[in-house]
Amino acid sequence: MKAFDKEEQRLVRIVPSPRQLAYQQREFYGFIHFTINTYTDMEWGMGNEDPAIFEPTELDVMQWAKTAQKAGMKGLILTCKHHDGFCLWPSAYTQHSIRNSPYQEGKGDIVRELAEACAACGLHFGIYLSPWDRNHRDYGSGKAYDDYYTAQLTELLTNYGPIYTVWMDGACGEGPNGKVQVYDWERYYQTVRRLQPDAVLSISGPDVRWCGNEAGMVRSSEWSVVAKDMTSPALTAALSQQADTEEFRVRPLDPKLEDLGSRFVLKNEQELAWYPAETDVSIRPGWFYHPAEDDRVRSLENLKEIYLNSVGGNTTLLLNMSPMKNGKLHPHDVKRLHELGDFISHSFQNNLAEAAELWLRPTTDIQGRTGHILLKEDDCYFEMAEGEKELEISLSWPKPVKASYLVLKENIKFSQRVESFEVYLEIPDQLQTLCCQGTTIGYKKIIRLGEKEISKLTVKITEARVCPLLSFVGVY
Ligand code: FUL
Repeated sequence: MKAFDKEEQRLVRIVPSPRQLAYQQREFYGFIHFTINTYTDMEWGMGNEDPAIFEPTELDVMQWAKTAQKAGMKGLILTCKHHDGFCLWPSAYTQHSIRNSPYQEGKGDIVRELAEACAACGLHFGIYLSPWDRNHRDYGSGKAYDDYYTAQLTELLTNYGPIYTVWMDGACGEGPNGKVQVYDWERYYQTVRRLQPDAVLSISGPDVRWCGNEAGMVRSSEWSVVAKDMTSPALTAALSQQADTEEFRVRPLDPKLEDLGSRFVLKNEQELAWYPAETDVSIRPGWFYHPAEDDRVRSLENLKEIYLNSVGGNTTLLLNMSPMKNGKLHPHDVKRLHELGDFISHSFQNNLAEAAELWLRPTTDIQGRTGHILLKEDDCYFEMAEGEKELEISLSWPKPVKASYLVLKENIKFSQRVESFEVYLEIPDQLQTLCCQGTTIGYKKIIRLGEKEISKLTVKITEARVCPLLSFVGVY
């Protein structure tokens, strides 16, 4: 046995929980930032806003859900309460809510409306409940505030059906008394685990990692196995944006955080965790709606890049939408989201690999199978013999095909194993050339092929922690 074999085994023993796996398989979902800030043109409300200003006159949660569906999203997460403390549901624990607004004469409940619209459209529903509450008198007092936060979590987790994620923002500033709260994260986590065991705890929680920026930037090598310390909410808070300005939102990833999971970085880490990244970004410069940003909706080109880099870079994508004062999404945003949805569905519709001649080395997996590597089901995978680390897959076409993307997937139930790979293309009448050299694959890797006419494509897995277990190869 080689000296490093044990270390490699240690790394691949770290695998996703069923809830983490299900979350990753959803790939792309949306955020809705809508609250009192929408009416004050602010990003972070002060907590002293009058609920009387919250008056969406044409609220259309069905439009939000249908737009999300058209964009290809699989779920929606609502800011049920942002830092200003205003609740979009009639919480029994505060007066600072929709109950004291003109919306439906105080009888409205936007959490319920959106939960129902999501269910009708086949979308998962998630919640955002900011722990930083600039309105509540108990904020900063310790247990009394934790009781309040836990009571509100309980309302949201018991009255609105299945919740697929609790997006735990670590924001922690001063409250109305100038005090800062020390959050009892363990208590919050336990509340979620008890009431919605299938929900993932994101960002300041231990299930899904913040990618480290709000600009839509993704690491070139994204690892899901990282140091256990990364799951600490204190670390996430320290890395987070410290102000509600655009300057912070476009700040790129800190280069020191570029490599979180190579075997060199992990070798001195005692404890490891499966902690996959989520890329969260807004379709506009702000998270909330500002009329001045109507012409600053991200371009389709930019959104395509973000989608290909994030979903195609072993992260999930959380794309934010910002409804207007009237309660609807602006036509510019709707149009762009439809375009993005069309791009995704058209780009990955026709798998050219299905019509190719397949050649493999090793020639079959240990069960004697070959062609199943072209099937989409995550559960069926090319099972290599233990100790074998190199895999070569060639696809050739009798008549050249125009190829835009190569999609590779590992069966992450068995951790993330591939550390380096190469892709070669053969263009008719030319020799095979190296088109891409990559590192991580993970749940999904999308490689751009540049719409070239090709007659052959070869993928070589050149380095893996232990035998690679690929579940899918597709060419589009
Ligand atoms: C941050 C918040 O401060 C922003 O306002 C926004 O909600 C973003 C998604 O999370 O921490």
